[in-house]
Amino acid sequence: MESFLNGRVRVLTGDITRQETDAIVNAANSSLLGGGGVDGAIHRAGGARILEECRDIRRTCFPGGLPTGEAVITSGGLLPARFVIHTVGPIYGHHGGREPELLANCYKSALALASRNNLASIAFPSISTGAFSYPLEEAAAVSSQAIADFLKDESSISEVRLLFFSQDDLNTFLKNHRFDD
Ligand code: AR6
Repeated sequence: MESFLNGRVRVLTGDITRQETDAIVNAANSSLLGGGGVDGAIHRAGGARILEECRDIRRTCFPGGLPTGEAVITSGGLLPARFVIHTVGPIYGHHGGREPELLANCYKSALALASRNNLASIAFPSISTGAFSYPLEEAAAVSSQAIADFLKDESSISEVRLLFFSQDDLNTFLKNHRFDD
């Protein structure tokens, strides 16, 4: 397993739904009502409670849907993680060049929410690089920079795990990240 930033960031292959971190991040869509990929896997493994909480959040806070780059938190339901932080990544090519800023906002919003909830460990999937078509080479640079920027000014989060589904994806990330150490 590779690690960066004095061990605070760990990069590995695996299934996001199996992570025993305080929180895992869902690569959701603005409906917050489920989908395929990571989103489908999290709702399948986490059970109905997560969807019920998402429906409440939609009704009370985001009737028009969660905007791209923002994040909300629910319980982890039946998952080993205690919480799920749901964020909506940019769809590549649909945001007039603002995709890097929006993808960085996903990582920063999720980390900020973890910190506000006193969560020390969080696991991310590779947001937007599946159904939303963000090239992993570009996403690796953006996500690593956003995480490094956030952790520089924040000490309460001790572990950020970055989960890749395949070794190929992990290798691509390792070739393109911007962590200094
Ligand atoms: N654990 C870790 N990584 C996974 C898992 C898993 N269980 N399943 C897939 N991946 P995606 P997006 C990888 O499509 O691009 C959904 O329908 C996958 O190989 O899940 O942000 C939502 O509802 C890819 O590298 O997320 C939205 O509509 C990465 O996770 C839309 O897809 C992200 O793929 C979001 O698309």
